[in-house]
Order: sequence, then C-alpha cells, then structure tokens
Amino acid sequence: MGFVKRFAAEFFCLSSFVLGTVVPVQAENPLTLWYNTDAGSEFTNALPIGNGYMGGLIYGGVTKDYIGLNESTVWSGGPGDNNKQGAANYLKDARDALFRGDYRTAESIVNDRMIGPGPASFQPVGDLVITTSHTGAGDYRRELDLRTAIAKTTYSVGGVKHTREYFASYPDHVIVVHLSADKDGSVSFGATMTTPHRSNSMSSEGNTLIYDVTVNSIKFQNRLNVFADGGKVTVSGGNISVEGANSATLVLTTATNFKAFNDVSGNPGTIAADIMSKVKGKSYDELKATHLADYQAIFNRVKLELGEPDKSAGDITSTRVKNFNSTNDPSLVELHYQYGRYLLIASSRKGGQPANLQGIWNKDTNPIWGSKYTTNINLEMNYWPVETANLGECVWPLIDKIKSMVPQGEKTAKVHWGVDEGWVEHHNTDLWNRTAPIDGAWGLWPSGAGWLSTHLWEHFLFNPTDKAYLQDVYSTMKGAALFFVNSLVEEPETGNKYLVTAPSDSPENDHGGYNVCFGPTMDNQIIRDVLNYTIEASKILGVDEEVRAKMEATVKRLPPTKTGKYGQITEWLQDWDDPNNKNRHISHLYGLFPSAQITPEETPDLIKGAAVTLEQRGDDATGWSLAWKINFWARMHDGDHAYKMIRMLLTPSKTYNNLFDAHPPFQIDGNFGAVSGVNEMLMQSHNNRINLLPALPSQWKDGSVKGIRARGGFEIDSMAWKGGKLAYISIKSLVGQTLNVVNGSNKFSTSTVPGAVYEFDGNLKLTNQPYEPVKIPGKIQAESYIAMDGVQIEPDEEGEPNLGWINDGDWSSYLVNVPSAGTYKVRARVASGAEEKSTVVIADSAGKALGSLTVDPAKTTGWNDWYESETEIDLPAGEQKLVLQYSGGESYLLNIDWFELEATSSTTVIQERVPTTLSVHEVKMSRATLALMVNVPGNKAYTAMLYDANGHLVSRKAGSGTGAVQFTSLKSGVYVAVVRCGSATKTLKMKLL
Ligand code: FUC
Repeated sequence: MGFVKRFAAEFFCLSSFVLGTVVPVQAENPLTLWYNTDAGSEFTNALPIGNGYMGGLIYGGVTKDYIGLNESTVWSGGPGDNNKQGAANYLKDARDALFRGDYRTAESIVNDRMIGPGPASFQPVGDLVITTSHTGAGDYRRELDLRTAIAKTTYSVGGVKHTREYFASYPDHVIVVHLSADKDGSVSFGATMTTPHRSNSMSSEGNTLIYDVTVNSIKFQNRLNVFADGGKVTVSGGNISVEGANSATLVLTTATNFKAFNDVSGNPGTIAADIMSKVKGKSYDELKATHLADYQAIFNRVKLELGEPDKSAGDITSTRVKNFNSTNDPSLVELHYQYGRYLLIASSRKGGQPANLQGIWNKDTNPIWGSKYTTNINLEMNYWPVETANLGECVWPLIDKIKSMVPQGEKTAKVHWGVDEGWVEHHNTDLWNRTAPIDGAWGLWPSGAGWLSTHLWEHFLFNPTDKAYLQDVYSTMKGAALFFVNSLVEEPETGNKYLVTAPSDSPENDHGGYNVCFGPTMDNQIIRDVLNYTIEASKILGVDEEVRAKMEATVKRLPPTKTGKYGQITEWLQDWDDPNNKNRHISHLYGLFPSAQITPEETPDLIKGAAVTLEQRGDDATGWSLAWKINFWARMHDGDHAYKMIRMLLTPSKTYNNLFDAHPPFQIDGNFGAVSGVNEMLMQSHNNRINLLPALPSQWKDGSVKGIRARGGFEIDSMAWKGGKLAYISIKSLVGQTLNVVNGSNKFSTSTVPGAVYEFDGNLKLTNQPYEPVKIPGKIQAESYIAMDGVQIEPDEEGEPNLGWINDGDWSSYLVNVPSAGTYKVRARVASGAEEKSTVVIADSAGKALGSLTVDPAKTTGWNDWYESETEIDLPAGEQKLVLQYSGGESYLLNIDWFELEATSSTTVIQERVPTTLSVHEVKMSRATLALMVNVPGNKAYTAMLYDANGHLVSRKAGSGTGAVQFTSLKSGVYVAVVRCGSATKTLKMKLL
C-alpha cells in the first residue's frame, strides 16, 4: 500500500475513531434517524420504508401502530388522454397575437382553447394497524437504520423489552413486520387493515387476511399473512390476533390490475397470491437476509465523510435539524445525503413507477398537486442523483416511463400542435401518461418530453459503451427532438428569424402579468440539448442521416442564451426581467444546471450573468428551489454559497422531523436535489472532464468520499482531502474511455483500460502506472497515449476510436522501451485539412526536443488523406516517455493514425532471448482471428482474456510456457487482451479489420 492510499485508509479509520470517542450513540449507528417518541398522527414524523412497488410509513405507536401503505400504481382515474380536441386550430390565432405583442389575447386563446383537464392523483392504499394492550411503556425508541433499511420500535412494559422491526423487501415484493420480546410468550397483538376508499371487502384464507379495494379504474388487493413462534394465532372477522407468542411476523403485499398506461386487465388476486406463495415458508431471518443482500449491494457503494461530527451528532434527529444552523454538524449533512439515496432506493426500482412528488408515500385521497409527476422541474430533480450517487438500479422506472409516454405524447402533438411526427409532454403527467397542457396558460409549456428525454442520454453518458441501450431509447429521443423540428416557428422579434416555441411560458413565471410568450430561454436551452444529444446518438448508431441534417439545421437557428440590461441572463427572448422577482423557478439557468451550456471554463461571460440572476432571485425559496440552488452554486464553483443553501435547507421550515423535504408541504424533490448538489460540490463530470472538489466549502476542510460516479464510465474509487486540498484520489475506469481529470490548475489525461484503477496524489500525479511500454522497434497507435492534453478521440470511418482534432499546443505522450541506445527512424501516418504546415516535435519526458516531423499540406489535402512523414531521433536505452507536441497555424492542425520507431543501420538491437518477465505481442493473423505470442518466465501457467470494446469478456484461454494463443471467429473491432501470469499482468489493445 503506497503512502497516499494508506493516508486515505487511515483517514477513514480516523473519522470513525472520532465518532467512537466523542459520540457513543452515533458510534454504532451514524446512519440512523432516531426519536424518543412515536410519530403521533404526524405524517412528517413517521419513518418511510419502501421496495419500489410498495411504500410504508411507520408511526410506531405502542398501543396503536400505524403503517401508512402505498402501492406505486394505485392512482385515481383510468386509461385515456386529457387532450383538448381542436386545440391546434387556434395555434395560428395565438401565434399571431403573440407576435404582434397582444399577450392578453394570446393568453385568453390559450386559456379557453388549449388547456386540457387535470391529470389523476396518486392514492393511498390505507393502513396496516397493529394494536396491543400495552400501557405505561418506558425506554421508547423509534429508529430507521439506513445501513439495513430496517426501521425499529422498541419499548419496555412490565420489565419486558418489546421490539418491532419493519422493512420492505424488493426481491420478495413484501413489507415485513416482526414483533418480538426478550421474554418468551410475551408477544400478543391484533392486526388489521383499513382503507379510505369506499369500495372494499375483507375476507381471509387460513392465516391470511385478504382485502380487495377499488379506486376508479384501479382494483387492488392486499394480502396480510401472519406466522408466529409459539402462542395462539386466530384470523377471523377481518382481524389477526396473536396471543402469548415468542415472536410473530406479518408479511404484506399489495397487487393491482395495472399493466400499462392503457391496460388495467391484470388480476390483483392472482398476482398477490403468487407473491405470497413464493415467500410462504420463509422464516423472518430468511426474508431479512434476502432483503439485506439486495439493499446493501446498492446502498453500500457510496461512503461520505465530511469531517468530524459535532458533539450534538448523537441527539434526536429532529433536534439535530433544529440546531444545525448553529452546530454545522457535517454528520447531519452525511445523514441527509445518505437518506436521499435511501429514499430513491425505496421509491424507484425496476418494475415499479418512478418516484413521484412524494416519492411513494402519500396518505391523502386529495393530495397536494396530486402527488403526481410535475415535469417542469420536479420529476427531473428526483433523478438528478441517480447516476452520480451510484444508484443505477433506480433509474429504470424513469427510463421505462419516458419510453411508455410516446404514444400519448404523439396524440397530444397532433391534437395540440398539429404535429404528425414526434411527441410532446407539457408540465404534468400521471400514471396514465397524460401529456396535454393543464391548469391554465402557465401549463402550456411544450418542453416536458424534451427535458425528460435528456435523462435517456445522461444514462448513456454514464455508460458510454452500452450501444444496445442507446439503440433501445433512440427512437424516444428522436421523437422528442422531432416534435421541436416540426413545431418551432420563426420569430419576428429579433431580426434573426430564430426558431422558437410559440406559445410557451417560462415555467410558472410571468412577464407583466402574462405567462404566454415565445422562445423563453429555458425552452431554447432544453431544445439545444435534445437536438445535440439526438444528433450525437444518431452518429454513434450510424443511423438517420437525413433526420440528422434536419436537426442540425434547426439547432443552428435556436436563439443563443444572452445577458440583459442588468447583466442578468434573460429569462425570455425579450429583456423583460424584473430584478425584484423572487420566483422559485430559475428556469433560464437550466443551462447552468442540470445542463452544462453555461460553465466557468467555456462561457465565463454567461457565468457572470448567471451570478447576477442568482443574486437577483435571492437565496430563500421552497425546499426544491434551495436544492436546485445548491447545484447552481456548485456549478458556479462557489462552495461557500452552495453550503449556505444546505444550511437554509437543513432547518425545520424546510426539513421535517423525518428529514422529508418541505416545499412546504412535503415534497420529496428537495431530498433528491440536495444529494445531487453535494455530489456536484465534490465532483463534476460534464463537458468531458472530471473536476475534483470544484466547490468545496470552507466548512468541510477534511473529508473523503467513495463510490460516486462520473460521466464517461468512471467511479471515484476513493477521494480524500485535507485542509481543503485534494490529498488522494483513485478513479476506476469501468469501460476504458479517456480519463480527463482536473483539480484547480492541475490536470491530467490518459487513455484507460476497463477495470483498471488510476491512483493520483494531491497534485494529480499518477502514482500507479497500469501502462505497457511499447517495445522498440514497434508501432504505436496514436490513441494509445498514456497522457495527453487537448487532443480528442473520435470515431474513424468504421467507428473505431482514433485520435483527431488536434489543436496548436496539444500534446500526447507514450511509454516506450528502447533496447539499446542509438538512432531510430520515426515514421508517422498523418493527414491534414489545414492550409499551413504543422509540426510534431518529439520530446523526451524532460521536454527536450529529440527531433520533429512535418505535416505538409502539399502532401495531404484532407482529414482522411493519409501519408507517411519521417525523421530520425537519438534515444537512450530503457523504458521512457516520449511526448509528441503539436504546433501549427490553424485551429485544427492534423490527424495522426500511428507512428513507428525502427532501428537505423547505426543501431545494434540486442534481441532478447530468454524471457525474464511476462511479455505479450500481437501476431498478425488472417481474417477474424487475433493471436498473441506469450512469453512467460520458466514454464509457468497463464490465462489470457479477450474483451471487446464494451468491456465484455469474449473468450478466456489458459496456457503455460511460451507460445501462441489464438482467438478465432471474431467480428472486426477493437479488443483488449489481458494476460495474467502469477502477479504479472499485461494488457494489449488490438484492432481486427
Ligand atoms: C410546480 C412548482 C411548485 C410545486 C409543484 C409540484 O408547480 O412551482 O412549487 O413544486 O410544481
């Protein structure tokens, strides 16, 4: 273990040591929410559990314990759409009015003719009620342990300690409550279920209560089974009764008839019975073990330490929230962060519905905002942390939902916008995928599908070699993009004939009392992303050239983001901003976050504009808006201001006793947005670079994080900082993309091997070298650099990675092994479309020039017009780094395919005869075959693995001694061979034509 790694390990130990000595309560359970009273009847005191299908909210009363139940498909309403027929007929009148500045007329046309009825709402299932005859309980404690996702209520009565444990299991699709006591025969209770819905009937079958309920089109069934150790169990008259048992377990499931947005033909009774038959006979310990294996595999991926816990860290959770603004306890931020991750695991798993405005926890039949999906910020915010916080499993409900919305969105595109090709969604949707504008003029915002579809692309950015996934979501992305291609109109306002949305609004803000407008900044920014992402996807998949051309033409005509009279980013196409407007929506900074169109690096002027906008809007806002502002300030690289937003969020008016986010009232987006915000403070990964500690607040001087994920397929294996400065970082390459890493003014770039971990010290110096020096004489592919600055990898004609787009001042470096000192010929395959000559200086690692190659425009007249340029250089013997420094007169200088070094007559190459270490070379073979010549010391055994460009294992071969290994019947493409012999590993990248 190297020094830096040891440092990180010690750092983690040190933190827990501190926890152990200063705050004993926290020592066992730093990731626990706990209270010394029950939740009473207060929803936001109760503790949530969930398995993605079902949610439970535990109140923990001694004599009457309620568990509020939800199921993700129990909604009001039923299949159908909410389109306003004939809406498109009024488009022309609305646009004419808008373009002549008659907003009043435009707004009334929209209100009267273009708004559909409101969507359905998420409904409660009812309660599981547990009753006891216990009175005078003492030592009461209620808790939720995030490390296990198990909630617990404990108390003592008459000298007996009673314990109830509750969890929701995803693999078993059930909620489990286990009641036990520390004295045999002391477990006695009654249990039943209630529902607020009128149409219900209870029956029983053996030890199972069966509850059938209907809400509009949804029929659901609860099955509640009991089994006990000892004692007497009676199930009758809609009640379960357990008397004198040692322990007892309640197992509950809910199933519905919902199959799809347009199909409610499921049989809840059969599904529920099937789920229960699968868990029948499983003991409590078995159920718990299955749950833990599933949950911990996801939850344990990320660890966060933001410094020494305050001495108040052992206080009751709600007290910690009350005092946070004076304690600044970093361990409360850690708890809140991990709770956000917990909530997403509990409310969003494959097979269930996406987390809605309240996640999966709602007790009201008429919930605020329908507890549905608001898409002008809230649903997207729910999923901001999903990739960065390493919760990959939780994104599927969203991805599946977006894909399933297309048919409804296509209808709305036709009825409301007269568009035949493409899909649209406005600012709200529900279980039935309704997509029409609702509520009023401020609901006529056509960019919901666009914003949602950016999440499809984001998932690809985190998994950039998963072409099968991209293929699967591509048509949905394309549909969202085409809606804009087909519905944007030329604006008459600026003289530039920009293409804009009309009518639209800037989410929930007005200009001079009117919502309707055309081409608001947020729309332009979203559309720019949607089109660019779809263009990129079509290139990667090699499809749709014609459609791509249309999208490219459209994206060029979008209005750019600009600043206005106060220096602010303008929210509308016109400079209408009111500097005193404190609206919680800061939609026109979509380009700052979640998008990366506005960055300190690329657009410093717009960053100044964003600062003015953020100052004008002010800090205070609703829970979700504060959470958005954490992300904004992180992207502004202002850690202290981001921290200020965390402080404003972690206070009782914005965070309830159970740590649910307060709009107010309860709305879960703020929980999720805050997780994303903390990640953005510690690491950002947009625009093809990983920026470490871009917004570290002075409050978090020492800390560490493990397991967060970056775009490009990278995982922060572990990162530690001390005194506000990076101390150690190791990054795992998951799929072998180029790694560009930045910390302050330090940067480093390197090609990577899938599965390899790259460790750096605090100066971003690479401290472990997983590279293979290339043996000279030999040929080196230009993209096999070990480090570079500026050069870009792009696909060649066959889609294989190639080095291209080299700018003046860029460089790339290579590790070579020179057998003996002497003069070597350097030959490089180069091409250029530039008019002026470019130069490639070959330098040693100290920067000393050894020679140079010229790329002559007289010999190459295009990016693919290759020729070979040569020179000679003197090299010392041994392993060394060569740096190719590129210079010339135009912005894009040249392409370089490969270069080779061969001995001249003045060099004597001593051939190695007996291998002393493992060495691996490629041997040229016929079509469809790759062969390696493996030399191992002695007659040792080795394994050779061949991976494809996506990092999937293609073949594994074992062998021993020196000899050739062949892989046959291969498709053309790029492969990586990994040969292991004892502790030695060699990696070789190969290309099969
Ligand atoms: C939008 C926001 C509200 C709330 C609601 C669900 O209307 O403006 O603040 O988040 O969605």
